[in-house]
Amino acid sequence: MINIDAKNHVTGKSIYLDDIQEIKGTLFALPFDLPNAHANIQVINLAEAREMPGIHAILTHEDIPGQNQIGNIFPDEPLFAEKEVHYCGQPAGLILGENEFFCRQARKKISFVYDPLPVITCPREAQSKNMLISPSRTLTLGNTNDAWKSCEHIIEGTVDVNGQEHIYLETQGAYSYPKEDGSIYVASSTQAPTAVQRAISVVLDLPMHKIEVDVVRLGGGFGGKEDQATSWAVMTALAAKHTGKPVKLTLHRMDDMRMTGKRHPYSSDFKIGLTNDLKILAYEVTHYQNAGASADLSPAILERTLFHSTNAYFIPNVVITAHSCKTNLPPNTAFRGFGGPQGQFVIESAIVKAAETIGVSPDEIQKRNLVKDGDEFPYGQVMKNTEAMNSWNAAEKLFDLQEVKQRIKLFNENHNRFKKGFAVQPICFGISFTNTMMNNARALVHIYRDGSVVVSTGAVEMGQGVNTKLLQVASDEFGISPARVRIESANTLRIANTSPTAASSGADLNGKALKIACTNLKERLTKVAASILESEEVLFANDRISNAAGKKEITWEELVMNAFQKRVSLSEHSHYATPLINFDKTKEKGHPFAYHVYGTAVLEVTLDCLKGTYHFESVKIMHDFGKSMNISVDHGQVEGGLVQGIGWLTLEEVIYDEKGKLLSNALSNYKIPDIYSVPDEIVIEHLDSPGSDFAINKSKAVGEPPLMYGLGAYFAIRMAVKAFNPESELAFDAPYTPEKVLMDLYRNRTL
Ligand code: MTE
Ligand code: LUZ
Ligand code: MOS
Repeated sequence: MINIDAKNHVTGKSIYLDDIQEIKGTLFALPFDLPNAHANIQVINLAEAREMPGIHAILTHEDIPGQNQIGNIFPDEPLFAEKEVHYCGQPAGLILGENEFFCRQARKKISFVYDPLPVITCPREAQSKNMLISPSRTLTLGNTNDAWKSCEHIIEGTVDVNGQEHIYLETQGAYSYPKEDGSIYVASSTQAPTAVQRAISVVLDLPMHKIEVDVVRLGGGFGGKEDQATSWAVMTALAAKHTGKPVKLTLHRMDDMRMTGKRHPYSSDFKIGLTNDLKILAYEVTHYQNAGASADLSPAILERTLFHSTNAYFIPNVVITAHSCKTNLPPNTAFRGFGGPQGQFVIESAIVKAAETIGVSPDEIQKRNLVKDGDEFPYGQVMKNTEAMNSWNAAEKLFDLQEVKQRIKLFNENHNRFKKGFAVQPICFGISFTNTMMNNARALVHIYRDGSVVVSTGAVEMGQGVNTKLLQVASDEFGISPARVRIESANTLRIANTSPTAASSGADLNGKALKIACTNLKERLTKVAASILESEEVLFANDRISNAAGKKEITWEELVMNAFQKRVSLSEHSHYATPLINFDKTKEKGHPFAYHVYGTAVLEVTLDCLKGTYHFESVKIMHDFGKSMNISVDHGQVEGGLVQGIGWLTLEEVIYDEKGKLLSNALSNYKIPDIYSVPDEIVIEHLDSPGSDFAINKSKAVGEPPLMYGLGAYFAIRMAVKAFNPESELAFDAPYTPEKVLMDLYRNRTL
């Protein structure tokens, strides 16, 4: 089944926030901010801006009826700055005008009097000054102190990995209007409708039942709208309440880039110990997470870094420590992988450095240490399958790793200007919110008397195809054609208390809830059908219901009408909570994940050693889809995740100056992958895998894991650099931009 949005997306008919028909009298909103990253505010001069043509009002924290607070995990983030600003781009207020142009003109007339304060952008400096977002955490397994003594090789190093801008095609935005009775309607481009509803209730001092948040779809979220869609929606709601008019806000791309947080940069120190036969006995790592100026989701992201710090490997003795460091950058936030990729990049770097020191190929160490059935992860969960090894072995065989290694060796011996590199990249990603409480969802299904079906869940469609999968769940369950089913928007009046669509679990959680609703409805319909068809057993298929003998049948419409006439309920609301999972933070042990997703990629790159530019010839992936319920949607996720991962580690460079000002502030100076930089060939193979009972229809979650195949891009390029300049001392400092590659190629060496 093709993605149900495909046709409307390519013909431009899909409705995004900015496409909503504006109601007469709509005002446009534009946030304003100070030019400094850290300062005490003395005065904000608004008088001149207020007199500008087309301006209706300018709101600040003084206009907030409830609390000036939008923090999610901790209440540490004001909607509008009051006495202090903590990062460049922190909103200080909102301009409301007849159109965006008037607002922009007015924004130029706002001036500030402020005292600058010291700016910290480096997480290690913040940690040394005890500026932490949350208490630091440590996971341990075994005993590293004892284990070092048995290691023949001990290697230490430092790893830096930079942030990443989300570049969702649709920038942040929201549209709110007042309803009767002081209640309010909010259309929001958010992954977390309930988080928006809750924040509005706090800021406007309204009960949650007066706030309706509706999400039709997003033009991409990638985690950037898990928490950071909230402030813009709250601003429009506040403005609608204040003016009594509909208010719309769509951030300009450059405002979006400047004002919103990104993937967290990390700086980490590692120490890894191996035996002569390449068994990793011990690993110690300390992560410094650059959280930015407030908590946002940083503590949760830190937790996933802790959990994924050994990636797909079993290491018997481990100490993992992580600090969430408070700096004067925009609060960094969720981004596909949610801290996992940063942890995984460090262990991969440690393995590569160990391999270079010992004089073996990194894949020999990787393969030797893959997690096996019965192995314990540092967070206490025991692995109950062999998928990590299976995916490696299948990739090695099908993609002929020996041939790749041989061919690249030969090429590098015979070429000087061009060098090739490869990397094998195994992945292991836990599925579930690490916060057990969040793993629940609900669904609401109505069957109308004409046989058409409407489904509501809390799942937000952001391009990942969750609506297509939900449609499949309902139509499969009822045995009716997909055309009879409609997936409605995520709306807080229909589905309450939702978790964000995130953690790759949107289809699993909402799909499972939906399946329960459909099963319950089907049970009632089966009774009706059984009496009409005079048979205990009835079969739902092809829009028909037949008896066991297959002799008598009725249509779906006839059955529905019959049930309606017999006063059988044709509506169902259901709840699902992932069983089994748990985590005890006081012990730092538990079973946080319903299951894991595995896979292995083989990446090949060619480096132009004159220019420092590189090109990926092929990426071949053996991926654990379980029993994929939609191969084309799932392949789209693997391709998109891979390319986004490669972009993060190669081209995309977020740059702040020492004053905390974003220099990479537009698509002209922040380079994302395009059609020319994607690999020439992407091969996606399905691992023979049983799937998981916790995955919807055994079709494993696929949203985030493939991003981590992109980690291999860094190491493939590094290998090619080493082939050209074996003497070069190379740091682990991602992204590996062509500029950095060029410097490494010619350090202590000429052409
Ligand atoms: N795919 C598209 N096209 N657009 C997106 O914004 N977000 C990713 C992933 N794939 C995203 C995407 C992220 S960060 C997550 S957590 C999952 O989709 C969320 O959707 P799911 O839980 O339904 O997989
Ligand atoms: N969000 C969250 C996430 O709140 N908890 C998680 O564990 C998570 N994991 C991935 C992406 N978003
Ligand atoms: Mo995805 S980072 O869980 O939104």
